[in-house]
Amino acid sequence: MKIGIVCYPTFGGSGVVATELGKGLAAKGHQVHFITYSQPARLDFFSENLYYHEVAISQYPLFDFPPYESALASKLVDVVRFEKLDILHVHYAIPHASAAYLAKQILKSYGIDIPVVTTLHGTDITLVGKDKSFKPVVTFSINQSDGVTTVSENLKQQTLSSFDITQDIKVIPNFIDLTRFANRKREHFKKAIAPDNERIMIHTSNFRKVKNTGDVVKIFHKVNQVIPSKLLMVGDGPERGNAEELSRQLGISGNIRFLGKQDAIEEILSVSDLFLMPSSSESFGLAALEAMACRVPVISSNTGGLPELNVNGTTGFLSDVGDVEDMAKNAIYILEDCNRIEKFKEAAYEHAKTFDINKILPLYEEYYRTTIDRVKNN
Ligand code: GMT
Repeated sequence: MKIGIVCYPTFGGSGVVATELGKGLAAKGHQVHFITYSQPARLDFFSENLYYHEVAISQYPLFDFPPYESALASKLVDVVRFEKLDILHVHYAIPHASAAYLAKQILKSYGIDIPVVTTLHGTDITLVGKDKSFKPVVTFSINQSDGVTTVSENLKQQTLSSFDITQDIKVIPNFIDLTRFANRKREHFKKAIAPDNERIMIHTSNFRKVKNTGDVVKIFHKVNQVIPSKLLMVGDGPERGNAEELSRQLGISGNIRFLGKQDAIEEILSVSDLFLMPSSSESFGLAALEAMACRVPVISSNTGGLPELNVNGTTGFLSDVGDVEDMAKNAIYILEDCNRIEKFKEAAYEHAKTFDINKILPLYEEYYRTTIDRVKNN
């Protein structure tokens, strides 16, 4: 198949999933064309089946807000026509689903009916998409897509309850390339972070408000009073300054390392004992799955799709959003006993295998095929 993928090219979860999906499909012999405003962060190697088309946006004095959606739609028309794509798969509804709808309508004037699949990832539904400045367009473009997927059952239900949806929605969960995350333990790194063999907790995110990074610091503060430990904060974003400030106020900044954005996340995860994800909203929690693939159990909130990933009492624990006390108690329970840590680590890894890319990729391929056939037979 010739597949066009539209996504945010940054480190956000939807961009990571889209890029890994494209790489996986290319490895299986499909021709994959990424159409975005810059090279996706994880598209960092050459493959004969991978193509990248940049959406260039002309600057003009009149444009306080350059019209990206129009530029994207025009690029989609161009790429679909000249590369003869079989299907477009857009990740994150805003503005990708509506740009794809516009491109689809334009392409009809060339006698092409391009099937469009939209994957909803999270805040495009739970936060931004619900806002009345976007809602009519999001609803319309979901309903006009030829196929719609969500990354968890919970996100599907939230989509159905928040929007007037007339489309069937298929759940295809996030996935993981276990070979990339297979034991990459770096003993020298562990020694540098925890010279006295302290327990290592870790949080990775883009430090937006929904990630509750303040709660990460508060949980660590409580655990650190009982168990000698260190906290690694990986990533960057608007809340990083506040999290750093809080760690100074609590007098624990010496035990917390803010590492910024890191490419080799698997190496850092592999030396960690516990992953903290106290988000107020999380449609799936890809970062937690990456941790589990590195044998790191998860302390998380019980919001959104997290209960579909983190099995309470087995791969980690779930608590109500904001219940720092309970999260710290659960973290201590896991960390205080070496045998118990090992049991949780093994269970986290075993459960991560359920989301192996080799199991999930065929679901997308099958979904593309049925969507293409349906559009053809209409
Ligand atoms: O929250 C992010 O890191 C970015 C956001 C996105 O859409 O780019 O992530 C969402 O999509 C990920 C991939 O499907 C999910 O694993 C995340 O849970 C989801 N984030 C939220 O729902 C807050």
